[in-house]
Amino acid sequence: MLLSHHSTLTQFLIEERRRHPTASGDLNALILDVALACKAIARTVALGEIGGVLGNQGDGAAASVNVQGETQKKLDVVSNEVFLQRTEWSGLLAGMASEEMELPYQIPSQYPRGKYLLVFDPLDGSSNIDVNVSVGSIFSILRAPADVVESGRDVTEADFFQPGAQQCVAGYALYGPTTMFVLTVGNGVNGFTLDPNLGEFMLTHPRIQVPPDTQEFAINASNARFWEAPVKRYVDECLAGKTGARGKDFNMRWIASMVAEAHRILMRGGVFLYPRDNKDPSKPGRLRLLYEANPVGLLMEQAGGRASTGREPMMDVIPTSLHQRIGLVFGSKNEVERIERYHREPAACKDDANPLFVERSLFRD
Ligand code: AFP
Repeated sequence: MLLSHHSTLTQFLIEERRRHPTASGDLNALILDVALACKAIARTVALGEIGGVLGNQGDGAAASVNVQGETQKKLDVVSNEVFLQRTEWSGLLAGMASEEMELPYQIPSQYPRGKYLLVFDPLDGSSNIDVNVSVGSIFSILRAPADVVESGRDVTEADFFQPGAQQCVAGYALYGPTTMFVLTVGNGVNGFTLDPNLGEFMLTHPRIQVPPDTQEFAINASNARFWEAPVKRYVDECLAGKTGARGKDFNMRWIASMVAEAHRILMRGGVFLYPRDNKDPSKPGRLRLLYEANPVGLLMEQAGGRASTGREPMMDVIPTSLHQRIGLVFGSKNEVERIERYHREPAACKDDANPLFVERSLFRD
């Protein structure tokens, strides 16, 4: 087929920008630089062992560990380098932060500095990379504080401590059977599929909406013994299916690659839970706020879904550290609101013998 009827990412961004006549085009240029980084990572991921990039980082001795205390894959490091290399020169950034770097990244002195901050997880789900399961890159663009832009000073961690609602742009690339780029610039969510022959992301999924209800939940059930009561209640009710309080059967998924889970939920609904649990008191959740929960959370909210800590809207959380972890629930709005309601309700009565107290919701909804 010679002519594609799909818009390119560039065309989409230019048409979006017409909604902001005073826009300089800087944000569009930055998004396209990020998209190029994702295309480069897609190509490297697709090569796999042929490219010699599988396995753990480190010279065969003890695998290196990132700031998270997690084993670093070669592709984690390669992907991080690609993000830096494809964006640092642009004059659009005041600084960057990444899952793979302990401290904020300062733009090298040979490049001009700009007004945006780029925050990213260069390769999420990388524990799956050696077994050829879909992985992704997640990114978020914030405005740098005015004094950073005016003075050109180095960025500090505190410059990134902005609530998710203040993100200008959020998105992910999914390296799956097809490579996709899913993006919000604050006016809904749009999905683009990479045409490898053109090397272009083509608009294939305009104005994505998350169905408000679902019968599919995603959680790592091996952590069940560490869950807090509201999460136990929610999952138990899903497992009880037709015979229980929900009156309908549920399906369960767990890919251990959040980008893949998020994409499935954007496409057909569902709910994802990696809640705060009692597994490791030093880690109030596994996922990181700035470059995982916030960008995915904004996408969900922009697509009519909801993102929460279980106790409060994710977009309201004020970060307190660069690599802060947080409990995360997102997906179909009515399902997330149910989970939040369970967190608000008083703790279950200890007297399980009395069915009246055990069944807190007297009405089957
Ligand atoms: P990795 O990047 O270390 O594979 O972690 C992936 C992730 O951050 C997220 O994408 C998954 O949903 C979650 O962790 C999987 O966690 P479990 O390995 O505990 O299932």
